[in-house]
Amino acid sequence: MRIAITRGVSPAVAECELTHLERRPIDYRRATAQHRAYEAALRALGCEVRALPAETRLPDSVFVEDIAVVLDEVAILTRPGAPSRRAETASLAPVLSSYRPLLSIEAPGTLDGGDVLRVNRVLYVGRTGRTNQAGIDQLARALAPYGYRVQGVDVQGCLHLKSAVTLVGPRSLLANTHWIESKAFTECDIVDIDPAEPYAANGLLLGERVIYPTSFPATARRLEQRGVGLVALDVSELQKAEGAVTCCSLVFEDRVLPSSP
Ligand code: CIR
Repeated sequence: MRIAITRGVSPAVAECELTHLERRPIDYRRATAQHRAYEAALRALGCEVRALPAETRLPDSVFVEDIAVVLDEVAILTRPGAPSRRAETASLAPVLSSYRPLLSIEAPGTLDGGDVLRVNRVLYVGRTGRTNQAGIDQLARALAPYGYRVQGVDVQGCLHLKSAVTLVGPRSLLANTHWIESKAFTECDIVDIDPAEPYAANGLLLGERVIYPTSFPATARRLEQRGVGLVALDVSELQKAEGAVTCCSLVFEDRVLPSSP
């Protein structure tokens, strides 16, 4: 069974962190409706959704992806780069610990899950305003015993690595190559976003389908022409909070594996 952990939209979402976007009013009810549709899409694609209650005082807490990296063998609780987001780990830790042994990133390391892109046994990790080298080094040390290789990737111009590149097939990446060094991803094919849609590189691959925002029609056409099956969702209110589709869930297989490497 595939689990998707989500968390309701905080009523304080309008006070979210913003780095590359101007602040615009967020319609909380509409954001909540869009988030429910997102959870319904996860269910339709075979996930059992474990929906956590909204955190009223933590504006960005709907973006659960940033708070953990969940692998088959172990989960790593992050130390988010934005101090306002660090308290988000407290309520997620007990939930994750029922599925996986837990490790955590410690100060001075910082790491946001949005900066971690897994392609099989390689974890590409963005060096961004949120994730520092100490965080990347800790992740590499924690995961080496499990046979994962961690590779840092320079990112510029966007919030997270996964704002710039995500998987849309087993070895196929959708990317904005102005924001990352595409040669870092040698073992994958790269589909470029349409240049008129710089934020279009974030899709959520689940099995053979990709949950994808309706706001990037030109890039959606490119993907469909390549045979990628899309599940289109309006996430416009969450996008105003600098969120996208990967960031609203933590998806993993519900398997209990031995805790030691
Ligand atoms: C933040 O700046 O932390 C939030 N407003 C947006 C986080 C989006 N997370 C993600 O794309 N992984």
